[in-house]
Amino acid sequence: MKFQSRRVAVLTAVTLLAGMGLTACGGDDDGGSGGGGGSAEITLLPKNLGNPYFDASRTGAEKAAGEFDGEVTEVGPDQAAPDAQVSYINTAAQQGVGALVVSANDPTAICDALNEARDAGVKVVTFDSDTDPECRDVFVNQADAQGIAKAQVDLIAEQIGDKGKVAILSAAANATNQNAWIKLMEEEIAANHPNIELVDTVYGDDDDQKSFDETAALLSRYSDLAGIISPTTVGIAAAARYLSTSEQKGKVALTGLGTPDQMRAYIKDGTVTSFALWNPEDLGYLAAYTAEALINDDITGEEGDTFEAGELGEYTVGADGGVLLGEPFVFDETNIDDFNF
Ligand code: RAM
Repeated sequence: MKFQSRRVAVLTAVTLLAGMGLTACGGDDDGGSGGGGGSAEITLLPKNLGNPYFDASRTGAEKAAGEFDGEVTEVGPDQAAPDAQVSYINTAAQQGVGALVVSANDPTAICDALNEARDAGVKVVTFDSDTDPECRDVFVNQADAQGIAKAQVDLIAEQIGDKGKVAILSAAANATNQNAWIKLMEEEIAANHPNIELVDTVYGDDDDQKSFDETAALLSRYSDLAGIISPTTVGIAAAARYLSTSEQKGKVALTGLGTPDQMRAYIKDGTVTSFALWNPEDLGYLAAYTAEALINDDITGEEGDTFEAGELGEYTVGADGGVLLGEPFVFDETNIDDFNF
């Protein structure tokens, strides 16, 4: 399989659909693994419930489970707080599920609970937002962190003429994924964009209202703000909603990571020019197949382990137990209607 290049490719719709959408068709092809013996019951634990991004991941995970005859149950907290997932992990361990598939709100806060679950025989897959590697078997990564960071910096640079004040509207302050991307974005700006000044980073906690309020506060704090990068689907949608009815619409640029369904209206009304993401449905699908491969002892999470992920094909476990889905993709007015997730 192909590993990522570091550049965001704006592909044609055809290539794109081939790369992103094809898990939608196809039948009961058992892509997988035979052996093993554990329960293919999977508990899916997103950062919080009610986020369309994780709803799409669940759709993908359920589709995969349908193919390998497993079962996916989603549970999770209302708020994306560091240790809010612990009680759900404990319950899954008591239930003796085959695997937990988790997007972590914090790299360490859920580690003890995860390791207790592993001691009790539960396989642990992190996806989307990792824990420390010692706390899980495999991390299913949506895209190379460097590529995700560079994509967002390239987009904002393009939209503001490569100069001016920029702020970041992130998710929860401890989120492993956003924090990794932010660090790399800071490095990318420092190295390659001398006229862009990163003035602030604020946190909307992947809560729509808080993200909306933080956007309003940023715009009043920096009257000469050129742009906002929001590396969270919740944040960018809330910021776009705020901007779309404000005087700054079309004056303050907004980009980051969003789902096409949430952002379509803001692309069409000119609030947003372009943003990036991967396919969260494919991410859930791959995470579920990874869980199944662990349950069946087809892989242990060692570098070099390979397994079949249904329609997505064969994957290889990389360094630190990482499995990589693919590359980020840029959405704009030319392709936004080609997607529905
Ligand atoms: C939000 C969550 C998720 C992240 C996406 C981009 O939905 O924070 O973890 O990967 O945004």
